[in-house]
Amino acid sequence: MSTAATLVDDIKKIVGVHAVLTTPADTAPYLTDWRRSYTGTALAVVRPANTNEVAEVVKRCVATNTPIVPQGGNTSMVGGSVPDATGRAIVLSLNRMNHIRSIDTDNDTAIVEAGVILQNLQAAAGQAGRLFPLSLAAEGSCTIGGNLSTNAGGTNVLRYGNTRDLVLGLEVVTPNGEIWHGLSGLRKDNTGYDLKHWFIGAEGTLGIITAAVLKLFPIPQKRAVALVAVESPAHALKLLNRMKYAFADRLVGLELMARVCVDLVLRHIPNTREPFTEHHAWQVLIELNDSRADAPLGDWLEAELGAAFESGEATDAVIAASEAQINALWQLREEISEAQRLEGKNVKHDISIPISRIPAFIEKCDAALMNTFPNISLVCFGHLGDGNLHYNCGLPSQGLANAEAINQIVYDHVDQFGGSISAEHGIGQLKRIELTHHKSPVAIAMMRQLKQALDPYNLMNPGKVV
Ligand code: FAD
Ligand code: 2HG
Ligand code: ZN
Repeated sequence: MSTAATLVDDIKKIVGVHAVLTTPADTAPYLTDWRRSYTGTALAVVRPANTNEVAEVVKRCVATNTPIVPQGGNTSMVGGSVPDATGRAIVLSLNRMNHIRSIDTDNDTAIVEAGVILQNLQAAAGQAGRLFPLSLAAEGSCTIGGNLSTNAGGTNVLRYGNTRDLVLGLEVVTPNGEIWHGLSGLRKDNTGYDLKHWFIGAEGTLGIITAAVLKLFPIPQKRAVALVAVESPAHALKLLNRMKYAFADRLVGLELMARVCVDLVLRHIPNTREPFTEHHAWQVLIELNDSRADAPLGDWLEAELGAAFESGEATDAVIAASEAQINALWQLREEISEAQRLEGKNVKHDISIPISRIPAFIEKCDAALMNTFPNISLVCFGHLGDGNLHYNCGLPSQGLANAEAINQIVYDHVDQFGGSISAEHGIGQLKRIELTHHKSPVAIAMMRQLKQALDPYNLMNPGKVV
């Protein structure tokens, strides 16, 4: 068995010399997160090619008490996928495990390895005449393993649910190097505890997901997308309720954006343009779909927007007339994170609030922040349909200096309004301490007991979540 001195050489024997990166130039992209907020160091970056190799690497790490940081596309927004500064850990990158093992169109499922890039799965499902509906702005680089481990949300949750809702089975390498073959394609299976849910949203702290059975859906034959100007979040909420009850399952996503978000995108992202003649304070992006090609979705949407104008919920709207226009409207929404990154450091809050209380939350929290920080820029946007706001705060030229005071104000309001401090990005290292202030001692104790039971030596992504 391995010793600390022989570990890296032993791992090279398992995965091959070229699949172990140790030079600073090779490891650098794996050691800093997307936001460039966290940089760690590691013994090595290890890139196994299959599940057996993952299991053998984990056994060597257990024998040498070496922490393991699983990594997919490294797009985590909470520092979940990078190691700490001790240099003791290995980064275990799943990016060579990128095969779609099979697609079963009669069962409407795909068996997919953890390192498959989300966009590649979407394309493969499309070629098989099916839809894999998870969609987020990082889809060109994030991986299925990362999506599962963070229970990613994204823009289609209203219609298709979070990643957790899209999973039927998992294959996992446990913290002691055993393989759990849980790749079930069953839609009903009540044989005791549903183990897959332990690993979904666990951010790599309970084991390594190596493959999954994912649900596929009919490809929509019709899409209708509109960008709607509204006066305030309260108007947006009324519009959401109208659209939910008019379209039910046909409502795929409903996104809210404050003016400042659109301005950031127009300023930083080439080839984007303002679709309205006036500058509106708030905009709502709506997507509908239907599996019938003859569904007059655009007409229905226009009629419903007409009624929204009549009742004063909406003040202006553009309905996309082509696929290119659909993409241009979505670009205004999806590029907000990148535009904000180019603008400078910001204090992110990925929060959930009961949908009915979102307008009051925004009003109260905005006022409290402006009171303390008159120059603060409130970049508020997100998945209004799911009650998930990205309530990001920027202070010109101050970077993250006041992050703690800002967090205090925002998270106090989140608590007052019965919300959650993490809606879809997870806890990672960014919110690990904060979590203990918002979850009950009973909940924290149960999380720690589960962690202790599965990973008694705390080798799986230590310093994250619990
Ligand atoms: P990584 O960042 O590599 O890892 C994320 C976490 O999962 C880490 O804790 C890591 O240790 C763990 N992990 C990764 N792979 C495995 C595995 N195989 N087994 C066990 N643990 C593993 N998120 C949303 O939910 N909705 C959005 O709309 C959204 N939009 C985004 C837009 C941009 C521009 C960016 C940069 C990020 C966005 N995110 C969003 C956050 C991020 O993309 C998601 O959390 C994504 O699911 C992470 O996937 P990844 O492969 O990059 O995972
Ligand atoms: C989104 O919805 C992502 O675009 C990223 O979750 C949010 O940048 C952010 O804060
Ligand atoms: Zn989001």
